[in-house]
Amino acid sequence: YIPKENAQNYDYLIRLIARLEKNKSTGVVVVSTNRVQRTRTLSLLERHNFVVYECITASEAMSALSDHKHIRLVITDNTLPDMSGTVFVASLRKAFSKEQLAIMGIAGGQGMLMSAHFIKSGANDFLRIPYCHEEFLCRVMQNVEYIESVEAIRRAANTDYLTGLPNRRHFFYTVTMQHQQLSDEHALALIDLDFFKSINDTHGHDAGDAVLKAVAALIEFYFPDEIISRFGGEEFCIYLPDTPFSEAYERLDDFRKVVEAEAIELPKTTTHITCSIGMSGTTTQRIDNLISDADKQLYAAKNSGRNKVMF
Ligand code: GH3
Ligand code: MG
Ligand code: MG
Ligand code: MG
Repeated sequence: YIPKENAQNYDYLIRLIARLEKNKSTGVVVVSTNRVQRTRTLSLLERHNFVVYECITASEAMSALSDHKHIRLVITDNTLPDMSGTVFVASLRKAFSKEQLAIMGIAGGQGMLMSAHFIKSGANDFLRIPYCHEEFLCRVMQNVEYIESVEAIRRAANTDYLTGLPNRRHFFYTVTMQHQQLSDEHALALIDLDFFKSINDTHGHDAGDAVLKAVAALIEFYFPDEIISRFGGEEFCIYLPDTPFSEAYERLDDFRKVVEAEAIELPKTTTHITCSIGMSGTTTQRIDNLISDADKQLYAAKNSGRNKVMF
């Protein structure tokens, strides 16, 4: 289905076609008491492959949002059975920021201030009924694309470009969020590759990069439920929530052995590496103290022969 008008706008058409594929995993909630209006909006969205959620009340919309994480847009009418559209928008905004979820108000009638009411309550956009299909669709697209671009920026800001691991910034954010409800049983590990500089010196910087990626992949595989990160250079940090210290030690020492045994493929040869690990956990609940304690132990591991876990 491609409206005739789009044939003249080639760039828009390309964007539209790319969207049709992405829309299959994009949820849109439509909240309205007006059945005719609702059905019309839903069928337009469905024709463009969106996954749609039909709601009559604000509370139905709220539960759709908590059940389905792929919802990027809510389109709401102004008069709902349980609250007004603008009150609904304001309450949605307490749970989702403007960058997480787009909201579009729709309303008919003569009230000229309705669009201002919606936008002041936190809506990203407003459309007056009756609307034309084309305006409706390009506004929907614009709003969904806005949310997606913020998501992409956020992802990039939290990811280490070389290894794809969460970066230091993301590590601190997640640990701090989780730290509010931590048990006493937890551990933190700082992992530093041994004589890594000699890999660069012997095989070149690209080989060094390949080793970092290989170690990162091992960390991802062996610590799927932990908070992991590339902390900087050739250092990685792992936070193990709800793990008794002795269990954490065993897992880290096993990991150390895995790294030691791994044959890392380079373009022209195969190489091996070892790592030293400093651990902390039992003495403190504060993340900065956990890190500085682990750092001291890492230093001790380096000074007592490397390729070991110390706590
Ligand atoms: P030690 O056993 O004491 O930790 O020795 P080391 O050689 O691992 O430590 P050092 O701190 O002397 O060297 C770390 C090296 O890591 C220096 C730096 O050039 C290299 N490095 C840091 N980030 C990257 C990267 O992204 N790619 C590559 N290829 N090398 C990196
Ligand atoms: Mg280092
Ligand atoms: Mg060093
Ligand atoms: Mg090192």
